[in-house]
Amino acid sequence: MQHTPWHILGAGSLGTLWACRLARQGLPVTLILRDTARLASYQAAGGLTLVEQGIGRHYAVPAENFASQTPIKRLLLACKAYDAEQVVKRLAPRLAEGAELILLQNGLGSQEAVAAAVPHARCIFASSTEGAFRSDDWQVTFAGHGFNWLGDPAKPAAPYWLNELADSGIPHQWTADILTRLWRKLALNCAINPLTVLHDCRNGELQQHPAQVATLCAELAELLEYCGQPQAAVDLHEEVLRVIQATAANFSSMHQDVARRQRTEISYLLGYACATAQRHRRSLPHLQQLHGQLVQHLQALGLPST
Ligand code: NAD
Ligand code: KPL
Repeated sequence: MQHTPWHILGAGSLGTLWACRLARQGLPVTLILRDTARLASYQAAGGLTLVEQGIGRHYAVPAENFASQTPIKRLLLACKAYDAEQVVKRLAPRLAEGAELILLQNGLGSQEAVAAAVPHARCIFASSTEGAFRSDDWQVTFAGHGFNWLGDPAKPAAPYWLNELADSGIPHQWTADILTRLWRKLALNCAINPLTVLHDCRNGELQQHPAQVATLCAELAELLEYCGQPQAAVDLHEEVLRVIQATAANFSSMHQDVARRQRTEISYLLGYACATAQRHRRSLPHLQQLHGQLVQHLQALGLPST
């Protein structure tokens, strides 16, 4: 049987994790790299390396850059939320009739922007709790087993190719409630990540700031209720406390970005929450204050605050 080729934009942590698992199943995968220099560097490395349980395996996944004209039928968009819209606009002329995009971005906002940029394509939203990090150039370490929820708010029918994910060992489930999943994760990230940056601490140290966490959870739950996501609000505070405890020794992803002096996804997390509150003309004073403090903190460090 002929398989539809997978194109993967972004050979970073999640892009590499997906590319290696699909490729080792014998599925046709092509990476789209930023430019000629990155393509040359990749070709010199001879492929991707995925480290699992301390063992690195090499996958010679083919790659191209934006100069390629090959039509794209299925695209896994594995870049950061702030890069998604621009990248998709560049690739739009290559998207075949009926093309499908799988959007792996955390938070909310980038998915709508991408969908608006390519109205002729099907945009499948994903929410991932898998964990991976770049341990070297073209090398990624699979750090935390998790799960991927996929769904399409515009069309509830599951795509026919989900079995390719199952065969490749990519844990996933199709869900009609993908927006609820994304809102829930956004709320968890808003309750934890900015505080870890401002207190410069591991997740577990937030146990020393119970009132601050509780106030944020109450405002986030209120936001979820009035923006049509009451399910995402159920027991939010309890889950935040559970996650803080379960990940006590970890630094949040936003803390890691700041520690590496990298741009954060603030606009797609806390920024998106505050913008939604404003759109609904609601006041969420503690969330708004937290957003202001985080913006100031990032600016003081010379990092982008959007
Ligand atoms: P990453 O920074 O490791 O990888 C992104 C890749 O996209 C990079 O290789 C970058 O070079 C590439 N890219 C950006 N613009 C490009 C362009 N114009 N052309 C070609 N390549 C381009 O990011 P990541 O950690 O894989 O995260 C991707 C998304 O998944 C984020 O929204 C993140 O929050 C989310 N996420 C990540 C993890 C994780 O464990 N890493 C877990 C859950 C969710
Ligand atoms: O997803 C997370 C992150 O660090 O981005 C958790 C661990 C849930 C903390 O918000």
